[in-house]
Amino acid sequence: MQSENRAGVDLNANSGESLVNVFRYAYANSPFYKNKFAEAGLKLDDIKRPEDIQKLPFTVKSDLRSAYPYGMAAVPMEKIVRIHASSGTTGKPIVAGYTSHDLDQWAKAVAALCEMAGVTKRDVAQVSFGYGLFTGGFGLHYGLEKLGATVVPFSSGNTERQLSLMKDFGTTVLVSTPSFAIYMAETARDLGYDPLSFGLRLGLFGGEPCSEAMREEIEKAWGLKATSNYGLTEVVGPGVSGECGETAGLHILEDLFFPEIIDPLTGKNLPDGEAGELVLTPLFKEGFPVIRYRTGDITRIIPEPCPCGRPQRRMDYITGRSDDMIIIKGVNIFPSQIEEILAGFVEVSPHYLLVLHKQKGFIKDLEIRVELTPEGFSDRFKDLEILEGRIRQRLRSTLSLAPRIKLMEPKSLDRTTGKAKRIVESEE
Ligand code: DLL
Repeated sequence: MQSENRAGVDLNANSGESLVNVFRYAYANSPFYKNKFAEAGLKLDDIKRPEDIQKLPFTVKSDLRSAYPYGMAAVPMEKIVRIHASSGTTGKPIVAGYTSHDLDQWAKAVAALCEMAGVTKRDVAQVSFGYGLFTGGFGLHYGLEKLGATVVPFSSGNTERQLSLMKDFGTTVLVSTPSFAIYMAETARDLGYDPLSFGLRLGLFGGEPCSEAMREEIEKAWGLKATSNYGLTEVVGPGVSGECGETAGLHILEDLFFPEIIDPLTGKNLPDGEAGELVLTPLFKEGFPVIRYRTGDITRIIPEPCPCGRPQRRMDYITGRSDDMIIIKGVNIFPSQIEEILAGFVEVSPHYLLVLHKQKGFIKDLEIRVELTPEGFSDRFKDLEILEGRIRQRLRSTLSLAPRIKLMEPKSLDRTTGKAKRIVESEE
């Protein structure tokens, strides 16, 4: 059975066959992969059936870093029409190059996800992701345009002007990181507006995790339905997976991306339902193909079908990045576990910062800076001491963790117009 959604993406393509073709394409055209496959002792005939994919080596971030800037190209540079790059805080950025075919497929993918989230041609969508090397702005822009929505390419920053144009232009869909959506609501209130009066109906949020507490806060503040979409520069940008109206996990566009979940320690494939590291192979890329890319993102494939009836399987929300795992005094934790515990306190806002105090490269101590809500804040020292004790007790009993807790006044932690920074290191 073949089915196409309105954005023109074939939702039932045979990804197994495509995988073999991706391998053959990379073998024939990418010097990087030819070399990598030769090192792994693989010949063209070794990969014939979809199951054979498990023989292929993984591609990891350091591969892409060492190929900087154009070493991943599988076409002459004259066929590359766009470059994006990840912001990466350390080392060289990861570069992605796109042919016009790649850009077209990318726009179709994003259009399909936007449609799935509920965007229509009648919507006015304000893109508040940065336009630039980051894939968020351009990625959402062309997808929304392909779908036929009216796109307002605002880019990130300039919050007050964003709000004023949002009102004037009758924006109905906000496209940003969840952190920025929260910050915009705060700024609107500071300026004397009720965010509910803006008339937003839908949020397309992505680029970073959005906890249930954050989602609730955004939905309540703006009166919109918040949806999440996922992607990464290395495999294309946004466009890999996104939520439908059920908001119960993110449907993966399986005709365009082959997902696997592996045990991050052994590299073995895990069955649906089990959590591990997401590995992705985009099936359409001409320019800079990547095969079995280890995303570092921890999730699982949800085995049950979605009540919406769509055939694409869903991935669960990202619970952490394998490289974000904090090992402190023998305890392994992800920031999202701390976030979940903090969210259980009504006095606490969704803004927090983990400060890793290091000595000779090792984490000696963890400090959690927790910002309070105006209602949760008190100028009585005793009240704050009691709250601090309750938070510490909950962290100890749930995560066996006894960090320093620093309660912060409302609005004292830095806000962001892009992705929130949750971890900082301090070397003592
Ligand atoms: O953030 C692409 C993107 C832009 C996706 C806009 C969605 C919307 P990078 O800057 O390369 O690309 O960062 C990719 O961000 O590996 C995840 O760790 C995280 N991430 C992206 N989307 C989500 C999400 C873009 N919906 C990295 N939930 C990924 C959780 C996300 N984490």
